[in-house]
Amino acid sequence: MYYHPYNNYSHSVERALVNTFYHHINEGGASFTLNTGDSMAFVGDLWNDQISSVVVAPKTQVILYEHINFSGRKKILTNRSNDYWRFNIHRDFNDTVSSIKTYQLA
Ligand SMILES: [Ca+2]
Repeated sequence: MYYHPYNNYSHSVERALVNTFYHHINEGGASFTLNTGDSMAFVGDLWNDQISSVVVAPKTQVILYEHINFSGRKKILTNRSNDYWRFNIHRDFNDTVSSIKTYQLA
């Protein structure tokens, strides 16, 4: 049977693209989600400086910011593929994220 991931994706295009943020690397520990296109000016007291891995939705760019209100250093996670993609951010951005933006890529 011929399988093409893009076809699979387009059949579910009406469903939201969901990004998931984890306490630990490799999708470990507690998590929360944010739909592609949404942003958080502050991740909240519970999650401030806690995120260590992110699963980015297909065709999505996630921008992580060091401080609230999208300020300070930033780390850009780009997923141009048609699949969900995990980024471990423990090397250079561990327990740092305080605000988040997400964009859908063309
Ligand atoms: Ca921070």
